[in-house]
Amino acid sequence: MGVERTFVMLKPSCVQRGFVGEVISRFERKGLRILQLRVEKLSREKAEKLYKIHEGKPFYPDLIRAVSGKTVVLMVLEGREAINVVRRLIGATDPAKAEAGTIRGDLALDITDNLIHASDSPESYEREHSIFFDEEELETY
Ligand code: FUP
Repeated sequence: MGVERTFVMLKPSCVQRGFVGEVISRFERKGLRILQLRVEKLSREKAEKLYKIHEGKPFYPDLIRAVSGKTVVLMVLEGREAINVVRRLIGATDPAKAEAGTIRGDLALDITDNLIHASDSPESYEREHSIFFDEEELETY
């Protein structure tokens, strides 16, 4: 697999706990390039779009409540096999089970507010980044 892009959102708890720099630093140290980066107060509408596939699941209301109306950091990262690389750096969805050394394994415990979101496939990257970024906004270098 070649160079890919992935969408990442640092959730409100990541911002509130002051881990933005640490998390971005882990991505940069790995060699991923930041093509886009923005701080935004996440609207309920965009939160519902992002998590549309989970609509109707028992945890969905708590998930939407945890992120809506709060400050998040949005980014597009690029690199070799970026989607899988970022998922591995982040660790398992449930931080209690995430390996030590991963972002969730080291810095999170709550499953709903698990610090960070990242695309899990090229299809989810296409869908997710277009909620937040225009294609022409993406830098290359
Ligand atoms: P991930 O891609 O690792 O963020 O995991 P999922 O897409 O499976 O989950 C999306 C969000 O739902 C995560 F932020 C965590 C939350 N979630 C729960 O709150 N409870 C669950 O049982 C599963 C997921």
